[in-house]
Order: sequence, then C-alpha cells, then structure tokens
Amino acid sequence: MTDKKRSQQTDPEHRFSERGAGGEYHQHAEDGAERLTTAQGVTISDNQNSLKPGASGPTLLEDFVLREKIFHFDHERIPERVVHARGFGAHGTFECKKDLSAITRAAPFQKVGKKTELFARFSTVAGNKGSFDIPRDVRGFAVKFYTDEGNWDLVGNNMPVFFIQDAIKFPDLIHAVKPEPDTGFPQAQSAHDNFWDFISLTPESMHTIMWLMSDRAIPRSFSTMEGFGVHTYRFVNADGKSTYVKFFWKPHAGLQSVVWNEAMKTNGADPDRHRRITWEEITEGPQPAWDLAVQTFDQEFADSFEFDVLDATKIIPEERLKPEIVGTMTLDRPVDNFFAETEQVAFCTQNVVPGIDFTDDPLLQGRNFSYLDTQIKRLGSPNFTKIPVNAPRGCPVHNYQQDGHMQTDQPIRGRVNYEPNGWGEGPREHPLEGYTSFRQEVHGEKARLRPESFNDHYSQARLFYISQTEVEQGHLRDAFVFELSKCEMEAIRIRIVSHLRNVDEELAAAVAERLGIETLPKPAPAAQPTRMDLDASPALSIVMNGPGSFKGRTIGVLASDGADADLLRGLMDAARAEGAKVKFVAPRIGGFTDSKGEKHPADEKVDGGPSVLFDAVAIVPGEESVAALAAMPPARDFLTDAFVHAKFIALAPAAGPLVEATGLSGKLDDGCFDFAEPGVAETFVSRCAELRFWKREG
Ligand code: HDE
Repeated sequence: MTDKKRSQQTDPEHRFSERGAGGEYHQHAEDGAERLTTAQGVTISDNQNSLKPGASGPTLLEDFVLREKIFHFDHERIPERVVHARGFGAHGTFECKKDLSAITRAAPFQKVGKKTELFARFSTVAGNKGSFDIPRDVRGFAVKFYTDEGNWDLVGNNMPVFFIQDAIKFPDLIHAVKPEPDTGFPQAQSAHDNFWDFISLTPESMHTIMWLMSDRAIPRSFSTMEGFGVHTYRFVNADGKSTYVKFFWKPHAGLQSVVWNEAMKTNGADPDRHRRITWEEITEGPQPAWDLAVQTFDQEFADSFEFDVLDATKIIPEERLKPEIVGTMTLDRPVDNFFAETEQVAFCTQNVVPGIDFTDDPLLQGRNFSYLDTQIKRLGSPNFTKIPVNAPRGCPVHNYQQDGHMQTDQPIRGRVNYEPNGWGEGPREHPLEGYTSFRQEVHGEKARLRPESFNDHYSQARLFYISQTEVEQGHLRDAFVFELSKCEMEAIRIRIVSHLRNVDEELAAAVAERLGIETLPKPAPAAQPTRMDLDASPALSIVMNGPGSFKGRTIGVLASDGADADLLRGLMDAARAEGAKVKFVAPRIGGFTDSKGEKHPADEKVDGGPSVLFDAVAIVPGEESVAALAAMPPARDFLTDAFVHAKFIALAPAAGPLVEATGLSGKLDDGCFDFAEPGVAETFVSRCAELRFWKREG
C-alpha cells in the first residue's frame, strides 16, 4: 500500500490572518515554518494585500510580488491534448512473470521477477479536459516503461481495434466526433450527426463501432477494463529474429461495466468517477493490477490467418491464439502533482527499446509521426524529455542534443558538442548494444493504395456481436438506438442501418424498428461481398469474464437514525470478509445513530450519494425515521435506480415504507434480499459476486 497521505484534518479554530495596528494583515509564520517566497527567492511579507499608497489608493506598478504572482498564474495553462485530453495517471511497477529472452531482447522480459518502474495514464478520447469520466467513448490505456535500456511506451486503448485503417483518415475521424465546429457542442459525445455521418461513410469502422456501442465504452472503472496494444508489433531477439506480437492487459479485478442510464447519472453525480475510484484503489487497496499477456506468432501463422495482421480493424480471437501471461502491472503510487506528471507525461509510440519494433501497419506508421509532433506543440520545447515523468530512469542519457526552450539541464560541458570528434571525449554509438531496426526487405510501386486483404469490414463486426450475451446484445442495440436518435438527419440513420444489415439482420431490424424506420434499407454495398461466419469468441464478452468475487467493490448503505445495529454489523463483517467496502449514505453528513446508540458518520448525504456510485446497495433505515426518508425524492431514487440498474439489493424489514413509496412493492425479485437477520448479509455479499442481477432486465 502506498504511504501517500492527503491532509485530512484542519484546525477548526485556525485564524488565517490578523489585522495589525497599521491596518495591514499578517499571517505569523511559526519558527521553523517554510517561508513563502517569490520565484526569485525573496521572502514575502504579505500575501493578502497588494502595495498601495494608503489603504484605498490604487495598486502600484512597483508591486513585483503582485505582478510576478499574477504573471505566473496567467501562464498556467498549456494546450490540452487534441485527443485523450481528459486523463488520469499513476505510477506503478511491472514484474516479469515469464522469461522471453528467446524471442525478445526487451529489458523488462529478460528474467522472471525483474521489476520495471512505469507510469500509466488512462483517458477518454473525445471530451475536453474538463469533461466527465463516463461518456460513451474509447478509453486510452497508455503505459510508459522506464526500462534499463530506455523508455518504452505502449500506447494502447481499452478496445483492440480502431475505427480506421490508415493514419491519413485520423484528423477527419476526430473532427467528426468532436463538438461540431459551428455550435461548439456536443461535448464528449459521439451521439451527433457529424460523427455518424462520417461513420456511415466509413465501412472499415464497423467492427470498432460494435465495440463502441457495447458496454466496453462505459467501464465501471479503469481497474475493470482490459487494455490492448491494438497493432501487431515485433519482438526481436538477440539474433535479429522477429516474432509478431499483440499486447493485452487483463485486469485482476475482472471485466465490469456500468449500464448507460447509470453512466449518464454518474456523470452528473460524480464527473470524476473513474479518477476517484482509481485514487481510492491505489491509496486504500486493492491496488489496480493487470496481467500483461501476449499473442506471439510467426509469418506462417500471419499468412494462414484469414485477416491481415497489419489491419488495425481486426483481432486475432483469443480462442484461436491464446494470449500468454508474461508479467503483471500494479499501480502503487498516485502522482504528487497532477500537472507535473499526468498532464506533462508525453507518450510517443516511437519510444521503443531494443527488442521491440514496428510493423508496416499504416496506422502505426502514422502514429509514430504524430505523437512526437504533438508533444512539442503541447509542451512547447524538444526538452520535454527532461521533465521528470518523461525522463528515462533505468539508464543514463548522453547525446549532443543541446539548447532549445526551457533547457533545464547542462548536458554538454566543455568544447565537445559533436560526434565524431578528435578530442577523445563524449559518447559514441554502439553497433552491438544499440537499437537496430529489424532487417526487412521493402519493395513496391509508390502509390496511394490499401491492401486488398484489408477489405472485409463486416465479418469481425459480426464476430463481436455474436460473442455477446443476450443482455449485452440488448445494451448494444439500445446504444445504437440512443445515439442515432440524437442524429437529426434521417439519411444518416438509414445508412447506419444499411451497414448493420451486413452485420446481423435481427440487430438491423430491431434498431430500425426502434428508430421508426418503416422500410429496411438495402444492405450497404460491401467491398468484400462475402462475409465470413466465424465462431463466437467468449473472450469478447464482459459478462462472461467477470471477477467471480465482489472484492474491491462497494456497498452503499442507505441508513437513518435507529437503523438495526446488528444488521449493520453483519453487513460490515460480511463485506470485509469478501474484501469489499461499505459506505454510509444518510439524511445528514454528520451521520446517524443506530439502534444501539452508536453514531456512524455518513460518507455521503443522501442527495450527494445516489446509488449509481455503488456496486450494490442495502437499505437499513430506522423504524421511526423511515417515513421521513421515504418522503425524500433522492432516497426513493436511490432504491429505484439500484433496481433499474440491475443491482443486488438488501432490504431491512424497516425499509417497507420506502419500498412502497417507490412503487416497487410486489416487483421485488431474486436479486432483492430480505435482510431480516445479520446472517443474510453473507448470502447477499456472496451473490453480489455476480455483480448484477441481469435477469431483471428480462
Ligand atoms: Fe492516439 N494520439 N492516435 N491512438 N492516442 C494521441 O498524442 C493518433 C490511436 C492513444 O495518455 C495524441 O499525446 C493518430 C490508436 C492514447 O497521453 C496524438 C492516430 C490508439 C493516447 C495521437 C491515433 C491510440 C493518444 C494526442 C491514427 C490505440 C493518449 C495527445 C493513426 C492503439 C496518451 C498525445 C496519453 C493520444 C495521434 C490512433 C491511443 C495526436 C494520428 C489506434 C492512449 O498524437
């Protein structure tokens, strides 16, 4: 567990400043306390008042303390990332679980038990920095490994495929999804005409669109989502032999997402949901952890595979080629400063180390240009590599790169700033230990072409769809309906349905019916007319890949004065035994007093702690206070939402009037537990391991 502590207590009687005899305010620095200074190191005597001739005189230009403070403040902002602006980062460690030295020279994989420090950043793609955490969107999953042989950035997403096959289309894709240029909205939404217009004219996006409409796009937390390197990369061993590799991050907490209605409400109740959960997980445990798994294969496999392994819109199903676990990443330390680390971290796909190389995937090739370019725009200088979060840690850095904006280092001392030099000084290249690109023969006519082997846009879209459980298929259908219902142009809705007919006829018909499209359009003309019918891949379902435990999850207990103390104790014990947490929601933040007179501070006041913030709920009011609770709309919503979002619910006998007030009497099902005695808590918590009572969705 991290030793990271935030200030938790403040002196209630602390007086911030005192008025002196001359009208000036003073804050007395205690002896030994740190002095407040200017950037030039001059101690500041008064940080509350600017310099004036007389108390009501105009502020003097001479006031360098004021001017310096305001000047620095004026320059606090840097451009946000053009995509993935909203992110959350943390430090961690990678531990090697399998020696891969036979297939790669890459430093993190040379010995079982070898640890490599890392920095991970998760992000949404479309929203700006101040947007919310659970839009329907792809999530970035970027990891910087500070290896002994330089930094390796594995800049992936929580989906294994991408919308487009060639980098040249990226600016159009992003322009289309971002707020429309005239109105400036919608923010952090794909549900608008421009996005769906572009998609409807880009059949290669169909596979990723299925992922985007699935619950993968609304994860419960970063710790319950998978990560993917997306592209096929190369491992290269000491003999220069290449093995293709695809990277996967498999969460220890199992896969879990929220439902759409819950996501929308969560964004209002706690826009910082994912970052808050991550912070709590790192500081309180269980710490977020993922296994790194790899699919490795040779050219022969690539040639025999029915899709092109260089096409980023395709996966190699896990049942076809099992990803092998090679290590574990644990996030164990939050940042000390959000701006310095999370904001300034600069991932570049071009950051590879000996043993890892690129392939000819045209998306990856374009990315290798974009990331370095964008960091210079964002961070303002090629010296961004010196910022601590970006600087290599596991190895020395020596070169003749010099000067530039914000050079904080004095790398070159003396006269030698070039190489080769006859002074017998300075670093030299090392042909054997240095990075060598995989030796590959390249030939072909120069032209703007796409391989024929990239042409099948529907087979894997269908594979994804048929691999979902019925519940997930229902969510996916509803997501299409929701998004397309926000499109004003009927032609766009129709074009999307025409693509869906190539994916699944029933899905197309269901979406069309719910959109009010009376006549099904013809299927979209496909570049490759024959769609393959592939076997379902259970690895693609979230529901089938849950944790099998309620560990790390939270039960929200709505309680009020007089709540049955034994029931509460039973619930807390059962939760603790499972590694889950209990949080109290009460009418007042000061808390409630249970039936044995014990006072429990509340974690949330009822209108600030809706049930969308919890994985399961219990309703444990006092008999005397339940009527008042039932009269509160947020208390009724607490129960209704938990029910609608298919959560497991424990109801103490005293909860009756609240159940009645919500209109749920007579509708309670097997996902609702009669919490009449403390022992029920154990059954309840063990059932919660299923995470949701999906049957309720019918
Ligand atoms: Fe990115 N992407 N991307 N992307 N991407 C950026 O770089 C780009 C793509 C991904 O937490 C930018 O530093 C192009 C695929 C992540 O800081 C930019 C193309 C995948 C992050 C950029 C892609 C990603 C970015 C913006 C098409 C998954 C956030 C800010 C060829 C494999 C990293 C920045 C962080 C960020 C360009 C497609 C993942 C503009 C041109 C595919 C996780 O350089």
